[in-house]
Amino acid sequence: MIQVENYIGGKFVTLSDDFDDISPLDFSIIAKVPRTKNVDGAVEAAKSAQPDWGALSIEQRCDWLDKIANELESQIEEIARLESMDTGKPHHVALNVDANRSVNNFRFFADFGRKMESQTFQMPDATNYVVRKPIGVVGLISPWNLPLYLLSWKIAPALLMGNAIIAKPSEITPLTAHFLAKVCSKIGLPEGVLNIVHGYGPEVGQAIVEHPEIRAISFTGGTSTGKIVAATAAPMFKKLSLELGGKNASLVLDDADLDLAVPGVLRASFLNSGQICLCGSRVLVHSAIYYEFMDRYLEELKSFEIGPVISDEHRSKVLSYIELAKQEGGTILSGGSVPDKQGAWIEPTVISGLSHESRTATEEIFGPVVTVHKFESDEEAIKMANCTQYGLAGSVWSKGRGREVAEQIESGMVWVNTWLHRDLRVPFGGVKDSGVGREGGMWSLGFFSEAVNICVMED
Ligand code: TXE
Repeated sequence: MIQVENYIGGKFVTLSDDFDDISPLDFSIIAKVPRTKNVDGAVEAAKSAQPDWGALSIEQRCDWLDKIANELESQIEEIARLESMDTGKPHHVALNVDANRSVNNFRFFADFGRKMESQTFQMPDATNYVVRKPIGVVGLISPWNLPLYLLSWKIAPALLMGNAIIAKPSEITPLTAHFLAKVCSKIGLPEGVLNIVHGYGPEVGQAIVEHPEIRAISFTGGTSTGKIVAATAAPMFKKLSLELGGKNASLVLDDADLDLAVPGVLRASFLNSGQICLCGSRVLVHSAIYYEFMDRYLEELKSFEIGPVISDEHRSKVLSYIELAKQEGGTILSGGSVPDKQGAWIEPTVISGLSHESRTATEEIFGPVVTVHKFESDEEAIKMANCTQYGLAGSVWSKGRGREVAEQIESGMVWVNTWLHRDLRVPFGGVKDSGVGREGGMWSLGFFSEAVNICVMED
């Protein structure tokens, strides 16, 4: 049994009030997690650490990010083991997606920080110098689907820009954030620069968002929680970055290379049991290739390995959508049932015959469930892709018209003939109800700093 502790001011702290962390693989209790309700102590620790941290040079902070990356990398198997135990995902996904990319987040921002160029704007008689100052104390709130990856995606740039952090991982998946705290303690990261508190969202998460001395909130999670976070933070004029849900479409045009499209769309459908905000949960296929595509897609699905979903409660939500699909007239082409074993397992499920405007095809399910739809023209496919309230990501599969179609999709990110091919320098974020703001590369550094202009008149 692992005892998860809060990490505040460089010290590990347990609370008498705690709750269980349950494995989705078999519903066994794997850890005890402190039920924090108040972040005053963490904010005090962050406030006293921030001035010295912010006074370091960018190069010195980049060196710290590299030290974190090196230590994490030396224990990469342990990260994968913990992540796999906490989320139920297969070991190769936990290693290659979660653990590797978490290390890369620290390393990427270290390299990016070293290459950051100063910005100046020359006038005929004066020079403007843009100075990027730390915000101060920032709050980072992350979800359970890619626990350390999404948390480190926020921690690395926030540290780089000289802020002190109050971070809260999802209460369902606290293990790798706790592991990161141990790593930071081991390498001697200055105390109070990174504080990690555990607990329920409406308690400690809300306390972070409400705290007047936390001046920026970067949140990744569900759209309905995002609304609460925005409603709380906006009247306090906090900087806010919201990365919310998605209902992304994969468009397979009539000229698609099916050798690429079939495995690509399948991976977009079911990687991490469909629990990635970028997953393509709506598969739109041109009628001319529909049957060939579907035959191959369903055949390859038979050997696609997935883990359980995150919890019994989440499985109930996903199953309720499979029921809804049946009521809405859908045909289950594959899956639809719960395998006969312990844990939050659901068969990967493919549903056809639904209107693209049905609830099943427009609401976020966030599980191993996709709907497939036939279209006759690029215009129709684009219209179908754009018919939801979400606008996070998407993919287009075509030999010749991919980019042209991609530009007409109302989403923050669209891949052509690939999916989840990530360059960390590019803007990451959604339009419509999928969020506000962008992170990634320069966008992250912009979010985690205050850009101040100094205009110097020349003699
Ligand atoms: O996420 P929550 P949940 C979607 C997905 C899923 C749904 C709900 O559709 O089914 O959201 O999942 C913290 N103030 N995504 O309920 O609650 C919470 O503790 C501050 C999409 O698990 O949004 C956790 O750390 N924080 C998504 C984080 O918010 C609060 C990934 C996210 O949890 C809070 C996960 C509050 N009032 C779910 N309430 C994506 N975009 O990747 C909760 N939290």
